[in-house]
Amino acid sequence: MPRVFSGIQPTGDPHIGNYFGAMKNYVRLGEEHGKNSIYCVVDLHAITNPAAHDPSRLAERTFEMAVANFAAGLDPSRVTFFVQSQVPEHQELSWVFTALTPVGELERMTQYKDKTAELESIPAGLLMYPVLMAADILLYKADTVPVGEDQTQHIELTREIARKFNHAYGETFPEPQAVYAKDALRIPGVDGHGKMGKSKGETSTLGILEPLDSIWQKVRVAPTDPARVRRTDPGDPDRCLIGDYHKLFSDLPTIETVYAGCRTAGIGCVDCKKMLMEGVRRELEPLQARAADLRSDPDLVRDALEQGAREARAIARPVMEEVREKVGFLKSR
Ligand code: AQP
Repeated sequence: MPRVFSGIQPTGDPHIGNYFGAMKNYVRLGEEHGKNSIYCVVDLHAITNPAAHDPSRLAERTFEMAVANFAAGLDPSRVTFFVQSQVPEHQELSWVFTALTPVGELERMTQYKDKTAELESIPAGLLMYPVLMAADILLYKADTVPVGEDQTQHIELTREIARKFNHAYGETFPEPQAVYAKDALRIPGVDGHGKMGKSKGETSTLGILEPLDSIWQKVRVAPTDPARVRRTDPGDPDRCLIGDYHKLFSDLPTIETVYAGCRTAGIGCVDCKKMLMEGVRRELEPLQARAADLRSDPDLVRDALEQGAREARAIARPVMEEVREKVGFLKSR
């Protein structure tokens, strides 16, 4: 039985990178695989980044991340959706994998290098992040993992950990495959500085729950093709992040119009940005209305998360029992 797993960090407001890069695939795979599509808000991961961790806001951000996913179309009665820290087996399996994983391999992870480049003191949790991620996935024996391209290396390490465990203790875990959204592999930040990311702060992100006025203020000043200095200069939409965003939000005729208009200088950058906002409004307004409805009944959201944790534990417990037995721990009577 194919099983899908993915997690999303409550390190800030979900943005269009999360939405097009991962969340839309959660919904699509959820429709195909029902309760065998398992998603969680990975709050244990969120505390590994000291710059992004604010204990007074973690619970609220976790709740909001669930609201965002439900508003984006995930139905918790049809898929399994829960909060990672409410299923303690994730940490238990992670420790077993820690014992199998060489430190050198963890130090080679690009995300680890990026996130620690400017830290004076590096929390061990940042190094162990991909081990916990491997435990998240393998605890459910998932074979399909919808993620953005930035997670490729972590999924490869997960496969390696599965191989090592199977070799040491006998065939237990599948080697999972990443599934990418092909038009949204790595959505650039609206500030023009690399990948859009929550931990980079609000200047990088366009939040899916962000008021449209605020989105427009960021889009208005966003950098475009640097070759287009004057309105009359032709531009290259493939070198412009607004061009990238049109591919996410606009219909085909609009994309063709703005791409041709940019190349011939027939359309200026401000008009191109205004046309983008029409697509943004069309996509996000209904989603934001659903989020407002969900927030008005927080107990409903909390009940769904607790039910999700019960469903997840029903799968996780027997897998952990199998692992404990294979590793050789003394069984409690
Ligand atoms: N820019 C992106 N383009 C495509 N996919 C993306 N994802 C994240 N950013 C992009 C995918 O979203 C899922 C959840 O990832 P996350 O919770 O780790 O999101 P994040 O914004 O990357 O969070 P961080 O770690 O707080 O931010 P940064 O990147 O700034 O360090 C994943 O499947 C991810 O691939």
